[in-house]
Amino acid sequence: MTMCALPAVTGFLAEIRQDGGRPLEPVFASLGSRATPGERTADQSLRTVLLHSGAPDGAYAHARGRTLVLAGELYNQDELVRLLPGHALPDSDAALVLALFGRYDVHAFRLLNGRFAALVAAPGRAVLATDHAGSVPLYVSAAPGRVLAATEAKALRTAPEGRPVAARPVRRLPGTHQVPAGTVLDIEVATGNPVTHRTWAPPLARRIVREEEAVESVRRALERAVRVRTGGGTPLVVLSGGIDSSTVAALAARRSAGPIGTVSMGTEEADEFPQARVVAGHLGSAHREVTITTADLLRRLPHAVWAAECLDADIIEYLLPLTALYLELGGTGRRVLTGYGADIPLGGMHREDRLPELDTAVCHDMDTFDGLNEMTPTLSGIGGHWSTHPYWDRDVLDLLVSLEAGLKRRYGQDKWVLRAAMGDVLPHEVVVRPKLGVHEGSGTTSSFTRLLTDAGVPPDRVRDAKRLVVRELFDLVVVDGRHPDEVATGAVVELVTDRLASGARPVPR
Ligand code: IOT
Ligand code: MG
Repeated sequence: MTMCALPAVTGFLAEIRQDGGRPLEPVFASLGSRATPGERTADQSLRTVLLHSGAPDGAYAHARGRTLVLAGELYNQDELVRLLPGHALPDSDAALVLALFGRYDVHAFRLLNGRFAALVAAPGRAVLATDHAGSVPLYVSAAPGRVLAATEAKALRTAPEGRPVAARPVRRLPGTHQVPAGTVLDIEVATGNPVTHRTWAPPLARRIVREEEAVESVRRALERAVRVRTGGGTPLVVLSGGIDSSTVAALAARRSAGPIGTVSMGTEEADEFPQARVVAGHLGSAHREVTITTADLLRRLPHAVWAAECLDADIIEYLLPLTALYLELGGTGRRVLTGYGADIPLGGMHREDRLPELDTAVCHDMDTFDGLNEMTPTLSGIGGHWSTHPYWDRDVLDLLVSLEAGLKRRYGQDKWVLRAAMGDVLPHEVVVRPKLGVHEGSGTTSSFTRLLTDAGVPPDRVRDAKRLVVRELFDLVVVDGRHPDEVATGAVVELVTDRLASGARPVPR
């Protein structure tokens, strides 16, 4: 299997029905051509809408009465193929997973290292699966005789009310739930009853390893994660010039025959252009700087919520500058690599020097990432691109989480083990550069705050106001199905400001 810029399929809506009900209207934020294959058996029908980039067959496999739909891609085909008779690699990721399903049934999903959401339609059964990180969101609405599933919640907004399943309910979409990270839901179609299998959990134990060994294994794991995400192609790396994204760019550049692409965004208020330029110059990448006005950045707030379907205002502040950047990229579908997520297993957002607090932060973040959708491919999908995050590769993540905290914070440095692993590849100034979050480096947090205080929100209510704005946007662009181009950030801010002024109570998290 050669790796293309985009996976065969990047999203889907699937309806397994015994109830003969009418099909839903397929609504997605992600761009893509649409194919609508279907299968019928004596007792149920499967109707799918696949978002694809030219070759949807690669994500749709059918054998022995079972059909598999896979949005996304796998990163450990080399290991997986050894499990099949004759070690013959099927011609697509979908065929590979279906062959594994034939052998292991639901437990096949414990074997996969990938970035995907999947559905298997088998006689009487609908099997839904997420990757370890839930990095491709998957939503379900199930009722007797009907299982509806989609990679975007908005595609299920007009679904008839489903019954409760053991998963997170989606705000104001009754009976629609998000399949948790690292989970298989095996649903009996006749009753809508699910059986849940967890296929991954964050490591709880910490490993004690010598410095050199830790550094070497981090380097090897990251090299592999970048290699399997680029194939032989030339990716585009979204580059801040910090250690996380510079590492990804450097490892990708080493793999690539020609110069890789790098792109850095900034606003008239703040940018990290000089820092990114140092890295781009060092690697000889084809580098671009994209300046977005603060007004345009804030105008993209509805698009960020529309793409991420996320209700957490802090996360939306991280995702907004990237959303705005992806919409500005233009061109045809690019494969985008990011440094996103490195701070979670390494405790990079926490600036204290103490190990107990560091590991507490890692535990907390690993317990709470699920459902935030910060890794969703839909963010870049709204610009027609495909993003992937090497730090949240299953093997990299297992390794980084499990290293004892003293390897993460050492010699007064944060993310020490990562910095040490890159000492011979990146310029020294990059290796020792302190953390600057994308929300800080682009002025996003400060300009969103100013938008609210200018509208009359008192400083001590800004956090509440941000949560309310994000919630209101979610209701408009996800629940009510409005297109974000038609939603004005300013009007929503005004509404929220009025609501706060009229004495609405603080917003619970
Ligand atoms: P940060 O680590 O600054 O940025 C995430 C990624 O976005 C970078 O690795 C880089 O690939 C890209 N990026 C950042 N700034 C730019 C820029 N100016 N131009 C182009 N690309 C850029 C938040 C954060 O600080 O982002 N993300 C953290 C923490 C997530 C917290 N989530 C949670 N607790 N569940 C992270 O780990 O990435
Ligand atoms: Mg950064």
